[in-house]
Amino acid sequence: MSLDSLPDRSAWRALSAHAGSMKTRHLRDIFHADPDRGTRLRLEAVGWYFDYSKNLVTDETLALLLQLARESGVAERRDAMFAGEHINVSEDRAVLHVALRMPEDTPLEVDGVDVVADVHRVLARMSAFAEAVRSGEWRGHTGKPIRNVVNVGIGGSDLGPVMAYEALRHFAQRELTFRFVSNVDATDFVEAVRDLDPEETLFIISSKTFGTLETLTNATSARAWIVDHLVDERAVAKHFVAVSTNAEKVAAFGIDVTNMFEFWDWVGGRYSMESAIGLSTMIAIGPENFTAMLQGFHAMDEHFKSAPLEENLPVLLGLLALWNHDFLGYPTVGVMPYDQYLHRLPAYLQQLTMESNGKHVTLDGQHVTYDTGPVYWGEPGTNGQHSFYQLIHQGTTKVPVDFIAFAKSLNPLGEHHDILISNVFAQAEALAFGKTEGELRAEGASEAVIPHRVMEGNRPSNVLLTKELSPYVLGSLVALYEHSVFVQGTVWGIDSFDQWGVELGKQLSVKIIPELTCDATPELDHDSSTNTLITHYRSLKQTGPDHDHR
Ligand code: G6Q
Repeated sequence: MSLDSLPDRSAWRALSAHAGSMKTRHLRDIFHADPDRGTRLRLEAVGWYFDYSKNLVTDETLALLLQLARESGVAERRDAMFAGEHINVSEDRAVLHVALRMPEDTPLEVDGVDVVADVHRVLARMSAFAEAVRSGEWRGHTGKPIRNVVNVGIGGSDLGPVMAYEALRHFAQRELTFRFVSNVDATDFVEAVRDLDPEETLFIISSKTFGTLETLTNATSARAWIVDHLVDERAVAKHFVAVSTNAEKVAAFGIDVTNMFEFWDWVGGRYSMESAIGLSTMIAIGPENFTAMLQGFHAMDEHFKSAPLEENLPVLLGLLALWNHDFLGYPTVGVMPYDQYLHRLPAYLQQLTMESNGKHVTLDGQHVTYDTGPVYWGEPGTNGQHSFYQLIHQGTTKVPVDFIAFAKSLNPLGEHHDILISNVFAQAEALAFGKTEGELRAEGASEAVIPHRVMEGNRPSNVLLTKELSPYVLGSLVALYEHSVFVQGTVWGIDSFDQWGVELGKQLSVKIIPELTCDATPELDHDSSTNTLITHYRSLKQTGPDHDHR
C-alpha cells in the first residue's frame, strides 16, 4: 500500500483545520451541547470500560481520526505484523510478541519455522522449572531449597519482570522473596542481596543479547558472591539460570545452556515480559496464573485484530493520544493507575511508549515534519494528587491523563476502596470542568483569593475501568498499550521496534571507562567539558573519605 506523506493525507489536513476550531471550545460547553456524550463516547472491550468522553473531541474529530487511521494503513500494517512480516525495517526483523501469547493449536510459520510451537516448547520448560523452584524440589548447591529469586537484567529485561511481579504480588508465592537488580551502580546489587542467604538464592540472568555491560557486570558480581560464599565454582550450576537468545555467550559466561531459557530476535526487549524474560513472574505466580496472563494478552490481540476501527480499544486510545499531542499540542501523557500494585506500571509504560515512538525519522529515513512520541510519565493515585496534580489542574502545560481503576480491591478494607475510586472520578471531573469564578463567588470565596482558586478545566482525560486486577487483566492492559503504541507509530510512519538512540551513549561509555582509572594517562580527546569532567573525577577519586558529609 503506497501512502501519501503524513502531512499530505486529507484526514491530517482536515484535522489540522478542525483543531483550530476545537482549541476555542471548552469541555463544559461540549458536554452542555451534547449531554449524553458520557454514555456514547465509551467502549467496552475485553472486560474494560473505556470512557473517552472527557477528551476535547466531537463526532467530527473522531470520524477524522478514524479516517486518518485508514489513510495511514493501520489495519494493513497490523495484519502484516500478525503475519510475521519484517515490519521492523531498520533491523529487518519480524515483530511477533503477539505469537508469545497465541494458543498452542494456532501454528504460525515465520521464515519457515512454526514460532508458536517454539513458544510452547519454552513455556513447558519454564513451567517445569518454575514448579521445581516453587515446590522446593530445585535445591541449591548445599541442598537447601531456593527461597530467593534475583532477576538480573536491565531495560526490557528488567522493567517488565519487576512491573509484573509488583502488579501480581497478590498472586505470588509469599514464602519466596523476589529482587530485581538492573543498575550498574553496585548499590543496586549490594542492597538486593545483603539480607539473602546465598545457599537459598537463585539468580536469573536475563539478557536478550547477553552482551549488555550493566547486566554482565552485575552477573559477574553475583557469580563471585555465590562462589565466594559457597567456596565452590560448581555452585554456579544450581544458582544460575539464563534467559537469552544467545546460547554461545551464555555458555561463555559459565552457565550451562541446559539451564538457559530461550527467546527469539523477533521479540523486542520492551515487548518481552511474557516470553522467557517473564521466568521470575512465572516462578512468583505459578504457571497457571502465567497462562491466564497470556490469555489476557491474547484476548486484547484478538480484539485489536478483529474489531472495527471505531470499536477498537487500542486504536481509539492511540488516536486520542495522537490528537492530543499533534493537534492540540500537549507534550506529555500522564498515566495514573489507582492501584498500589501497579506502582511500576508508569515506568514500564515509559519504556514501551518512549523507546518505541521517540523517533525523528520515518521508515524510509526522512526527517519527520510533525511531532512523534509524547513523554509518558506517572505515579499511582492518590499519591500524585498530593504532589504534581497541582500543575495538571492549574499549570500552563496541559497534561492529558489516563486514569486506570478497578471496581474491586484485592485487599478490601473498610472504606479504603470507595475513597480511592472516588478520587479517580473526582479528578477526571475537576480536570474537565474545573471551577468558575461564578461558582466560587456563590460559595462565598473572598474576591482576593478567587483568581487563585479558579480551575480553568478543559483538561482531557480517559478512564479505563475494570472489575479487578488479575493476571488476565494485567495481560490485557499491557497489550492495550502495546497496540496503542503501534497505532501511533504507524500513523507517524516510524519504526516503533528499533532503538538506535540508546546505542551512542553505550559506545561512548566504553571508551571512557579506561580513562577513569586514576593511574591511566591516556590522552583525553573529548570536548573540553568532557575532558575536564574526567580529570576532576579522577582527582576527587584520589582524595580520602569525606567523613564530614556522612
Ligand atoms: C528494549 C531495549 C532495551 C533492552 C536492554 C537490555 O526494547 O532493547 O531496553 O531490553 O538494553 O538488553 P539485553 O536484554 O540484550 O540485555
